[in-house]
Amino acid sequence: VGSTLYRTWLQYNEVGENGFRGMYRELLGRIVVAGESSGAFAAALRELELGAKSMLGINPEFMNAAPSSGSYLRIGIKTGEASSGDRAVSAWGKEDEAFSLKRFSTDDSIRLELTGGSSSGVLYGVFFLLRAIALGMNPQELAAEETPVNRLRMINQWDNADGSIERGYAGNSIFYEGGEIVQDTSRIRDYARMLASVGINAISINNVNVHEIETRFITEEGLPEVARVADVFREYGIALFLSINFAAPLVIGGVGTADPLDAEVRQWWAETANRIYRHIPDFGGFVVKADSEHRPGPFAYGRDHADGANMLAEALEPHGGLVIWRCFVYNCMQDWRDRSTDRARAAYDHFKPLDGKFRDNVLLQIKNGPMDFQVREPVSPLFGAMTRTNQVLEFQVTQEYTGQQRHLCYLVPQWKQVLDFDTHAVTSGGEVKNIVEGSLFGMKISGVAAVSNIGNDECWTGHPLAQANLYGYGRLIWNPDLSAEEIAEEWARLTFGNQPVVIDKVLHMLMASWSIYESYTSPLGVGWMVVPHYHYGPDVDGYEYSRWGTYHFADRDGIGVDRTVASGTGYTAQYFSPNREMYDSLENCPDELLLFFHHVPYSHRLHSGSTVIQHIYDTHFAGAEAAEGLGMVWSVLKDRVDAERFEAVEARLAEQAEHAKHWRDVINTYFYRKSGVPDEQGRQIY
Ligand code: GCW
Repeated sequence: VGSTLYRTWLQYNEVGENGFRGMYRELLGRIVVAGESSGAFAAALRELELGAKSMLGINPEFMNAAPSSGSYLRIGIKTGEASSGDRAVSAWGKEDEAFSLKRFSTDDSIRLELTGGSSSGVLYGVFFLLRAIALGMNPQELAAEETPVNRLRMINQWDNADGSIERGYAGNSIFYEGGEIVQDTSRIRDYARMLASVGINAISINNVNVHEIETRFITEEGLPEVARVADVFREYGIALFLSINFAAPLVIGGVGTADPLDAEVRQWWAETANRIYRHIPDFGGFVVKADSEHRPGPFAYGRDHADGANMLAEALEPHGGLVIWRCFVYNCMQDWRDRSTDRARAAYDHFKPLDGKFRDNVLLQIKNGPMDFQVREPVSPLFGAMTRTNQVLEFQVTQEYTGQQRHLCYLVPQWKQVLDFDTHAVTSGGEVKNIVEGSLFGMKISGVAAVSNIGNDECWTGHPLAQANLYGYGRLIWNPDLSAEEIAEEWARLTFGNQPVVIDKVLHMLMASWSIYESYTSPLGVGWMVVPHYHYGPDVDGYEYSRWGTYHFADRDGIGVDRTVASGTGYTAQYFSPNREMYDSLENCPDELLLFFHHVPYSHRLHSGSTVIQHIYDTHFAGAEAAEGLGMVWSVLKDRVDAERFEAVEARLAEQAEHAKHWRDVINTYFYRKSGVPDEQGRQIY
């Protein structure tokens, strides 16, 4: 249902004969359901019915016992037991979410057996099967044995009760309107279905900046409303979390303090937890932004983050709930004249000393980089540094600093680099993906979370091609060993069909896009040259004399932040060897992060052979040209993609091409005027 824009990757287009239509019609014509289905199992059967009807034009016959002959699909849960509700949130067992697909073919029939570890496993298996059909896989070759790599696979909404979305670029919230949760939850259900189709199993539904109204979500009045949303997500095997206000006992509880060591405060949170679980028995837990960007936290009472997190964890523990405590803690009131404070150091400096002090149901949520979701950053040195604390890696699917869904920027390659980064915390196998997967350091629970990029736009994500980021996020954290190309190709086929030209062009555009965006906005890892607050468009000095700790230090001689041990902030020492030495050394530091770690003269020669200033000019000229090229590639697809989607993408690409020129000219002119060094090729600079 809905337009092609709305249906995202769940198009379920009619499958033709070369897509094995006949065989699939036979196979899905009869579906044997072993056991009684409820919860996510029921959602799985509805999905199969929809997929079969839409792709194959059949209404499957559901039956309890296997027919004696012919083809059929059998679906059941591993134990052979009927599903008794969904995964216990406290367990977060990967085996429950696993599924297998086994084929038993005879001469004249195919039998498929889909077995889930639980109803969630069944649901993931069904989405796998429907994807295989849409991708045109031969049913005679179908087989799968999949277990998600990460336990917690989460989405964070930054939606506010007034219907706005912090850093949202695709319209308003699908969850709230005018201070209330929407009455009609059908779009939320469609979203739950999309998320489940890529393996997401947890969601927090309100902004980590918790305002007045959302603070009250955990009251007797608020909870029935929240419970309505939890009901929707439960159907799709997704646990619901809330972001909470650390000062809630003070603000709404009448307690007079929010001191985590105060007995009354602890009592209040314990009662609050009891109340929540009366309304939502499988409630996931809390997400907490504390002592960060003016949000309240334990520091006000002279307590530390372990005191704060453990207090909440104790309240949730009897119910199996989790506390996801964010590490985005830094001084946002820094004096730009102060050269000793380095924001990049903050998360490590705050949290590393607390390793081992957190309760078992606390997870620390760490942004992928030490700053804030820039186009290019090194990996946060906290990964690997804490061996006795549960961890969640945080990505940003919403494109705050990466073009705000007006520019094309496929982020899976960036996330892959993060997951594949070797921290060298152990002799071998210290990649970030192994750390957040949990077993390397024996974490009780761990995983990945990301800020969503959706809103109530017809296409969900503002830019239709930005749907690839949401799809890719889910697929990648289900299995971090998938490549960015594989994921992009899957998405392109599911979204636009299997025409080779279309796949080829879309794949090319996606794979080139991050590097194109980087080339005209963010040379050599410098970052932050954006319009303050909005973070869209160039403003080279916008953050240079501000309190946010985000500087590039460009002067007439050079540019970059000295974070070395000998002469800089010493940030490089937060990494394990040999990363520490690599970043610390001017010779060995990779070009793309040079200005993140070093302050160098414009004449400094890169590994690439060009000077820093010439690199800035070259990449900006090339980047703007490449951005224009994206529109040219897309134009080939006119009449091969439906008009609605074609035009929506075309318009975005035209805006990107124009805006990339603006970026090029502002950045090049700024650095030409600062340095006085002309472009070797004598191109136009203003
Ligand atoms: O990236 C910054 C954003 C803020 C955001 C904050 C955070 C929700 O600019 O809008 O607040 O990060 O992650 O808490």
